[in-house]
Amino acid sequence: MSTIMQRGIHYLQRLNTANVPAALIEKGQNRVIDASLTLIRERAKLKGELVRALGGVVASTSLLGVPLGHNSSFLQGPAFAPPRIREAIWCGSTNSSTEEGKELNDPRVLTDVGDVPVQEIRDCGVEDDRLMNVISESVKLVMEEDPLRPLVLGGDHSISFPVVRAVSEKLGGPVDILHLDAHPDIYDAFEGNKYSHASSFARIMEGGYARRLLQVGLRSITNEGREQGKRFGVEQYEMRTFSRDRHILENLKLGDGVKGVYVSVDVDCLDPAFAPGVSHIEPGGLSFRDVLNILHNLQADVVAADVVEFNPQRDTVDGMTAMVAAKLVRELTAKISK
Ligand SMILES: [Mn+2]
Repeated sequence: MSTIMQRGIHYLQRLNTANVPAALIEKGQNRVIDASLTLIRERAKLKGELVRALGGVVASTSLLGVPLGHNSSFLQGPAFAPPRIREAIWCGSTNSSTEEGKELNDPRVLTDVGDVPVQEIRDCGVEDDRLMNVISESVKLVMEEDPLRPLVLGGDHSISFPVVRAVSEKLGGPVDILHLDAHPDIYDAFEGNKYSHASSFARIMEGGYARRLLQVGLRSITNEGREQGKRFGVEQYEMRTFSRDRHILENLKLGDGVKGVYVSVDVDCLDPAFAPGVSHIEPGGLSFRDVLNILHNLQADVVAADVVEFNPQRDTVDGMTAMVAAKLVRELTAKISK
């Protein structure tokens, strides 16, 4: 693997600020952040106005891309995923109907507010504490525009922390989370990074943003992962017992007594035979139909969701995993919109 892929987006420059007043740099960074949030706010407002003018829906999915890959411990390709997923959603090889008959062409079902300009903001020297706040703010801007509900396109899994934080803060209480993944992503910190993609669910549980956390598809879990799971009361369903647990997982009812349900899908929950375009190839996973059965049968008011960890740099030349990620997005859209 090339060092560029390991070290990340190679065109980002470190700002050399040795002889420049910090206040000057910070002012400029704040202007860039304001401009970024303004574009998302205005796009969300326009899409919200459109959906409300058409009328007749209580929940409408809106895509928000978060092209962030630098909190990956291995490869950074997920930063390039959102445009590839969008391209595959509208690919001419399929139609605009979801399996259960929702029409994605209908803006009452699906709109798009674009990407958080993560790389542009990082290029201005903004560090992760502030970047994570920008992601949370962006999610809240979508949620401002009732009936829009955010479906976030990652990005590596570190983005689930600022997204869930925003959803919980905006709704005024914890949510239940259904988390499909080969990994529990619950290390206290990974390689010293508290924002690591392997630590997002530790941050979520510490913050009190989730009442129940169900992790499904696990098959790469260490002792620390199991201990952290116990510490936070996580319901961990491992692949080695999937045939026994299948009936429970295909008949889930979540969210009673909380503000709603959040669904986080790491594409590597799938067996690599179905989704080779991920950073962490982990055999022994779910089939695509297993995942759809779990999602289709889930009884829940899904308030927001994410699809993360698709790595286009690892995909087949014909973009098979892009289609897989896109279908996850399409079917989650059908779940959210009503
Ligand atoms: Mn994973």
